[in-house]
Amino acid sequence: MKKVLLLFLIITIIILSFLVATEIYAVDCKIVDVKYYNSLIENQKTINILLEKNIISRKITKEDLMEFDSKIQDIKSSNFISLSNNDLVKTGDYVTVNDEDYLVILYGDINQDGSICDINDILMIQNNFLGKQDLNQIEKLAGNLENNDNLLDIEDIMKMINTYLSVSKNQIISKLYDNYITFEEQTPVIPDDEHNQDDNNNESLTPVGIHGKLCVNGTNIVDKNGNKFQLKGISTHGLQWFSQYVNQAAFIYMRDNWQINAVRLAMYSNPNDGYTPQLHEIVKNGVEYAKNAGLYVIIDWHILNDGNPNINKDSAINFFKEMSNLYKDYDNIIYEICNEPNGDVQWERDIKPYAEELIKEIRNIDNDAIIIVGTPTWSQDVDVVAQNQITGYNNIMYTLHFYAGTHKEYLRQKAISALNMNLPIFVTEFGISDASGNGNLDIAEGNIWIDFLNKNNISWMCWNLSNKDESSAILKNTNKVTDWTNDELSNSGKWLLEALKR
Ligand code: IDC
Repeated sequence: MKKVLLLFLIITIIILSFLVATEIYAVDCKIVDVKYYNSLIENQKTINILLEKNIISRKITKEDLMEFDSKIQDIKSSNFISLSNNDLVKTGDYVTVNDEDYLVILYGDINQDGSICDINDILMIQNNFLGKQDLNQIEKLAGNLENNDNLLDIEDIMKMINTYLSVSKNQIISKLYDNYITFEEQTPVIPDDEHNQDDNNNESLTPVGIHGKLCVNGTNIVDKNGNKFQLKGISTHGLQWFSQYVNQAAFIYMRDNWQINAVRLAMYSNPNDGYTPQLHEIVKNGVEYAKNAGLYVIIDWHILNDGNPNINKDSAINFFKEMSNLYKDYDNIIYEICNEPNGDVQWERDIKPYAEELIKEIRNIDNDAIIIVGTPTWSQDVDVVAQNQITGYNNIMYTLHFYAGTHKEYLRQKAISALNMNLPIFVTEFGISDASGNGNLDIAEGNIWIDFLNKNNISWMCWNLSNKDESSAILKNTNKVTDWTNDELSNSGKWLLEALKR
C-alpha cells in the first residue's frame, strides 16, 4: 500500500512540475509590440521604431494582437525609438533596444474582421524567452505559411508566436521574403552593437539582396545563383509630370505591401514633351531610392513622339554615359535605351544601328548590366527583331509592350515566335486599358496576358504610377505619394495588386 502511495505521489509531482513549468513559461512571456514607420531624410535610410511594452500574464490570444494593433496606432506620433540610422528591421533580425535583445518577427496588419493581414507590421518577442527547440514544428509551420498567398492570418501569427516560444534562439533564424517565410538552421547569432550596425544583414532580405546582379541566359533573366528570375513592378508616368512618386517611402511601401521587386523611371526624351537635362536629377534620386530599398530599377529613355530614336541620339548618349558612369558598380541597374520606336522607323535601318551605338557607349563603361532595346511599332515587332538580333554583346533584351484593351492573342503569337527564335523579351510597360492609356479596362485579357508572361518567365512592369485621370493610372482621387489604401487605387491599381500575387 505504501509503495502505491509513493508511486502516486511521485507521478503527481511529475505532472505538477510539468504543469508549473508550462505555466511559468506562459506567465513570464513578455511581448513587445512594435510598428515601424519611415522618417526618411533625403538619401538616408532611417527607420524609426514605435515601441510599446505589454506584459502578458497568459497565453497570447487573437484579442491581444488586435489590441496591440490599435494601441500602436494611438502612440504613432509620440513614443518612438530610433534603432540606428541604417537599420531596416526584418523577421529574424536580432536587435538591441535599451540594452534588451529582441527577435523580430514580421506580422500582418490586422483587419477589422481580424482575418487576413498584409505583411507590414513588426512584432518583437523578447529574446530571452525563447528556449527549447522544435525544429520540425517550425519547418512544418514554414510550409503552411508558404501556401498562404503572401498573407498571414491571425492563426498563422499565433502559431508563429507559439512556435517561437518553444524554439532555441541560437538555432533558428527566420527569414521573410516576398511570398514566403523560410526558417533555416544558423550558427548562434549573438546580438551586439556591431551586429546591429551591420546593414547587410537587413539588405540581404531585399530582392536585390537575395538575387543580386542579374544576367540573361537564353530567353531568361537569371539571378546571381543562376536561377530563373522574373521582375515584376511598376513604371512611373513621365518624370517631367509626376516626379512626386519618386520618393523613398513609396518605393519601400510598394516593395513591402505590393511585393514589387522593380521600378521603372520613365524619362521622356523629346524636348517638346518636356525633356531637359535637369530631369536627370530625378532619375538619380530614383536610382538611389531603389538601391536603398533593394529594388531593381529600369532607367528608361522614353522615346514616344520622337518615334525614331536617332532624332535625339546625342542626348541619349550623354544621358546613358552619365548614368553608366554613376552606376557601373551597382547591382540593380537596367538600361532601357528606347521605349517605343514608331512611325517611319525600321529595325534594320534605324533602330538596330542606334542600339549598337548606344550599347557600345554603355559597354565601354558598364560591361555587364542588362540593356533593353525597343522594337518597331511601339515595341511590338519582337518577331521581326528576332530574325536579326544584335550580336557580340551579352545581357541584351528586347521590349514588348501591350495594352490589353487593344492588343490580344495576335500579339502573344508574335511573342511566341520571337521566343522560339530565342529572343529574350522584357515587357517594360503594359496596361489593361486601351493603347491610349485610357478607355475601358479589359481585365479578362489582362489576366490572360499575366498568365502568359508568368508561364514564360517574362518580366513585366505596369504603366503607370500616377493619379492622372486616365484608366491606366493606378491611383485615384488621392494626392498621397505613398502609403495608399485600397480605396485610393483605381480599378487598374486594384487589379495590379492581385496580378502581383499570381
Ligand atoms: C501615355 C500616358 C498619357 C500621356 C501620353 C503622352 O498614359 O497620360 O498623355 O502617354 O505622353 C505607351 C507609351 C506611354 C503612354 C502609354 C499610353 O509608352 O508613354 O503613356 N502607351 O498611351 N505606349 C503604348 C501606350
